[in-house]
This record gives sequence, C-alpha cells and structure tokens, in this order.
Amino acid sequence: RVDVVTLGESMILFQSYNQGALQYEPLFTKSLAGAESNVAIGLSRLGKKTRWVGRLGSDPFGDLVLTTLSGQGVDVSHAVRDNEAPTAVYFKDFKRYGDPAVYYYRKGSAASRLSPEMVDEAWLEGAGHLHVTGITPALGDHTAAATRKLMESAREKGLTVSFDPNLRRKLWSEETARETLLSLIPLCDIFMPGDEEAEFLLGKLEIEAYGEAFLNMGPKLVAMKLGAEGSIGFTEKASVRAEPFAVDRLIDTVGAGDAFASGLLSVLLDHREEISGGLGEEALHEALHRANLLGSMATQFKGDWEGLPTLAEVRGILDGEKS
Ligand code: KDG
Repeated sequence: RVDVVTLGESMILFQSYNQGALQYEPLFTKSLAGAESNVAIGLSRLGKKTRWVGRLGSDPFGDLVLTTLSGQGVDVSHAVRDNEAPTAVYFKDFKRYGDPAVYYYRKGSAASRLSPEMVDEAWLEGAGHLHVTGITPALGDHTAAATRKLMESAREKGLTVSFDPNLRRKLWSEETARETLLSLIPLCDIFMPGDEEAEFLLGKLEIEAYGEAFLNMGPKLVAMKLGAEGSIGFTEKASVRAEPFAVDRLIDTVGAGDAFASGLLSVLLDHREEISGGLGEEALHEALHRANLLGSMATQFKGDWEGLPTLAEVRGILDGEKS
C-alpha cells in the first residue's frame, strides 16, 4: 500500500554556505530539491507511505537524489535512469531581500525528456493518491502531455489527485503557462493555488470568487495559500479560513508551498473517501491549520525540506497550542 505517489523533477541544489551573493561566495552546500520530492519527504515524515517517480541521469547526482529520498523513507523503486541526459542542478541566491532568486540548469535534463509513452501504469500500483505540480508540465510539451496522461490514468483507477500549480515563470511563457495550468485543473480533486497564482490564472478577483471559479472547473476542494494571511479552503458545502502561524526567523521561503501541501495532504488522506462528497468543516480546518504550520516551519530553515517536522513534532506543537 502506498498513500501518495508524486511525479516530478528532482535536482541537486547548491546554496551558498554563508548565504552570500552567488557571484562571490566560494563555498556551497549541496542538497536535494524538487517540489514533488519535497512533498513526498514531508508526507513521509508525517507517517504516510510515499513513492516518488521521476527521471534522473546515470550520474552521481542522480545517485544522490535516490539515496536522499530513500533515506527519508520515500519509495524510489520506480525512478528511471537515463544514460544520455544528466540530473539537473540549481542554485539559490540569498543576496536579495524577500524570496531567494533561483537559477536553474535543467534544460535537456533526464527529467525534461519525460514523454507520455514513458508513463508507466505500474507507477500508480497500490496507491490511493497522486500529487503533481505545474513544474513538470513547464519542462516541455511532452512533459505536459505526460503529466496529463498520469492524472487521467490516476482518476480512471480511482485514485484522488492533487495539483499545485507551482507557477515558475522562468520555465515557460505566460500564455502557455496559463493555458496549460488551467487545462489540468479539471483533472484534480484538490487544487492548491497561492493567491498570486490564482490572480495569474483568472485575473484579479475577490478570494471567495477564486474559490467558486476553481470549484466550477471540477476540483472538490480548493485550498488557497494566502501568505501572511494564512489559508482558506473551499468545498461545495463550506469555506473555512485558518489563521497563519508566526514566523520568528524568516530564512528561506523556497519550499514553503510544498510544506503546506504535505501538511494539507497528511490530514486529507485520512478523509480520502469524504473528499468527493464534500469534506466536513472540521477536517478541512484541521488540514489547513496543519498546512499553515508546516509552511511557516519550512521558511525558518535553510533548504527546501530539512526543517520539516515529524508527526510527533507536529502533535507536540499543536497540543502545546491547546494547553
Ligand atoms: O517548491 C520548491 C521548488 O521550487 C524547488 O525545490 C525547486 O522544484 C523546484 C523548481 O522547479 O523550482
């Protein structure tokens, strides 16, 4: 049994050791990044059985992706190695205020060669849920078609599907991004955009209007990230707001959305059967509350996922809130 399958590109991330400007920093730390593998790690720490699927080069960085993920309890037995194309790398630059700048070196990577013919039914074997993001479709027409095929196949097999648009403007044109992301929304049960992504997709609307518009496209649940305002969830039956958690020391915002997704899914997966009929308000609030906690925790550590908590840590924090 596997609770969640994710598909995506995982890369090796280099970050300046002293958080200095990329140009002048002589020392770098090396770790794993990738929105979908971040979610798999987050869920695995929260006690869910996860599988990550993706393509990697037959190179030492590909080995590092696999050993890191399996060390975090993620099943990588369906990962595919490519003998001709490399594992991608990327760099974070902490020089600026606000979100770090990111520089990708991923064109022509093994993951970017994913095509619909490579999609394997076995990836979904024994699984209850598929999580995908808008990053994989941004890597090329064939990766978009492959993502669509896997989402369709998951729905046919009775899996629930979540979709985080994870808009990465550097990877594709505005027009293609908007058109492709909008076309994938009807294939998911749980859609989790940020407020800026919602505006990118639909133009400026009231928050409630976004909820209604996305629900009308097909998802049963829309969970919107509102940054410092927390989050809000919409179903046919209800809309529920969850307050943000304080961020005491803001270090690295990259990966916060993936942390949010892990927290959200970790609760929703315990209510999988209820999602199609409209999840109850209590469970929705619990999911958003935990998602907000994980999002805030992820921003307080360097790296995408290293600061993510275990289930025992989450329970400790949330129980502490009540006492
Ligand atoms: O959400 C974090 C990701 O942005 C990061 O891990 C790298 O997957 C990545 C991407 O494509 O930006």
